[in-house]
Parts: sequence; C-alpha cells; structure tokens
Amino acid sequence: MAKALIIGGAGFVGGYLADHLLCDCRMEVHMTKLPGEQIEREEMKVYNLDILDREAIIGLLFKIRPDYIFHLAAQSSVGIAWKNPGLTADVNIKGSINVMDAVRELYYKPRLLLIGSGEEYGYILEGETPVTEENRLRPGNIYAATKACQNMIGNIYARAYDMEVMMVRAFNHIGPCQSPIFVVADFCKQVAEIEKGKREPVMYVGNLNTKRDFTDVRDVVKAYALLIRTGKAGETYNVGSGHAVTIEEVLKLILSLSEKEIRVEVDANKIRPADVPVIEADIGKICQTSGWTPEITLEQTIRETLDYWRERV
Ligand code: A2R
Repeated sequence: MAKALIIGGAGFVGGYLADHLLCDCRMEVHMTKLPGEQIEREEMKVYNLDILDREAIIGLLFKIRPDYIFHLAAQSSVGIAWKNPGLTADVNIKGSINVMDAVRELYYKPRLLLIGSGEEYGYILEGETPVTEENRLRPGNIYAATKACQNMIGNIYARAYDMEVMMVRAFNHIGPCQSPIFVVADFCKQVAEIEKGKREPVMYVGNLNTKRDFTDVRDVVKAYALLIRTGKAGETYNVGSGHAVTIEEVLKLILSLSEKEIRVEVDANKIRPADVPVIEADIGKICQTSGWTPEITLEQTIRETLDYWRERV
C-alpha cells in the first residue's frame, strides 16, 4: 500500500485530501499539524511538526518513509500576509526549503507536491487570460510573492538535485469548513448569522469587482492526488475551474439562496491595499497530463457552504 504524508494537514484542504487518499486512493495516510492544532482522526497517524524546524522534518521522514508528500503547510491568507510579511516569508519560503532539504536527506526519492497559488501570476494583462503556466509572474501581494518564490526554488531543486518535485498553482478553492477569513465562507457565515437573527440584515463586503477562479475543494484534492502520481518533475500545473467570476456574482448567488432580505455595505477593513483585477486559470496542462477535470458546480459548492454555516452559527 502506498504511503502518503500530508504536511500541514490541520487546515482547510488537509482533511479533504486525507479523506480522498484514504477512501478513494486506498493509501496509508500520515499527517502533520502544528502543536496547537486539533485533529481527531483514528484512520491515520498524526504528528506535531513546525516546518521551521528542519531537523524535525528529517526525523519524521526517516520514521515514516512516505512515497508521496503533499506539502500544504503555509501562511495561506493574503490579508494576514500584508500584516505579517516576515512570518509569511519564513513559513512559505524557508519552511518549504526545509521540507525540500529534508527530502534530499532520504536515501530514496519520494514524490513531493508543493502547493502554490494562482495569485503568483498577479497582474495578468489583457489577452493573457486564461493564464497558462508559462505566463510571466507579476505577484501583486506578499503572499503571492512568497508562493512564486517557493515555485522557483522547487523548480531549481528538481533540476539541480534530480528530485521528484512537482508544483501546483491552485486558484481559489472553496467549500464547507473553510475559515471565514476567505470571501465565500465569510459571505455564507454572514448570511447564516442574519437568518438566525444574530445580526442586522446587512452584508459587509470588500471589493466586488475583482474576478476570481473558484473550484470546490473536493475537486482540488482529486487534482493533487492525480498530479503526485502523474506529474512530471520540475513542472508546474494550474489547478482551477478555468472560469473566473466576479465577487459580485458570487455575492448575488449567495444572497439569492438567503431566506432574508439583505442590504449590502462596503466595509473599509475588507478592502485590500491592492487587488489584482482578474485571475483565471488555463487548465489544459493538468487535464492533459492527469485526465483531471473539475466536476462540482459553483452553485453546489455555495449551497453546501451556506448549509455548513447554517448548522454552525
Ligand atoms: O496558520 P495555521 O495556524 O492555521 O496553521 C497552518 C499550517 N501552518 C504550519 N504548519 C507547519 N509549520 C508551520 N510553521 C506552519 N504555519 C502554518 O499549515 C494550517 O493548519 C496549514 C495550512 O492550512 P490552511 O492555512 O488552511 O491552507 P489550505 O487552505 O489548507 O491550503 C493548503 C495549501 C496552502 O499552501 C495554501 O497556501 C495553498 O494550498 O493554497
């Protein structure tokens, strides 16, 4: 049975990826979390790990000897990265280098998937959408710059040390259980609170004109599991829906599913120092390489995310 290690598994994607690897791919799954985080799962072994501790990663890899390593650990919020750029660079760049250096210490070559972001493309020019993996990177925020750096170093390690490292650029992924610091979860949580009468019927929003490419997290993890097996070392693959929508369209869809009349107001705190206008993925490369295509519609994801928040607020 193939052994998979998920580094940074306590976040949004980790649980979904573990479910897919366990149930659909029939892999033995090991997962790491930060010491303060909670994961209660009996079907797999869970370890404490801070990726800033290189020696601890080496020790863990020698203990588990995984065939596949999914590196999810990150400071993954664009908003927090503006407020704490140093920490974001430490975790997303230094931490990833630590993971790659630890993999180099092994006496065999596991396959490693580094998770980057569609944000790496940054300011995409007219005529460059949907954006291909070869497009020039013009990161528009600190988080994006750290992920672009991780991608470049991954490519360098794959070539220089003949490592089986593949990179993905994941565009916005959404679904139940996502933290409300991300836009779709934030809007759904607000609607659920309004429906329960826990707040006035006003939805607070940031910039509604930006266009983003949303994919259900369950489709995203299927892409990761396929890529770690079929991807080519040193290559980067976009993972997205291939279709960008404005935040306003997403908002309208969420409001149309609400049981109450809701007024929309701009909250200055939700406006970022800079926002990239359009981010849309060309997903031809991953589809060709792995046979992956996204299956869950935006409406289904939003319905399920809203229901998730209705059960929790
Ligand atoms: O920031 P926290 O406390 O939520 O913990 C995150 C964890 N993490 C770390 N793990 C090990 N060592 C560190 N120094 C460290 N710093 C943070 O990585 C969190 O539990 C996990 C990442 O999960 P999320 O933030 O929920 O990201 P998500 O949505 O699961 O995305 C996975 C990957 C990330 O690389 C994103 O940047 C990319 O996909 O889009």
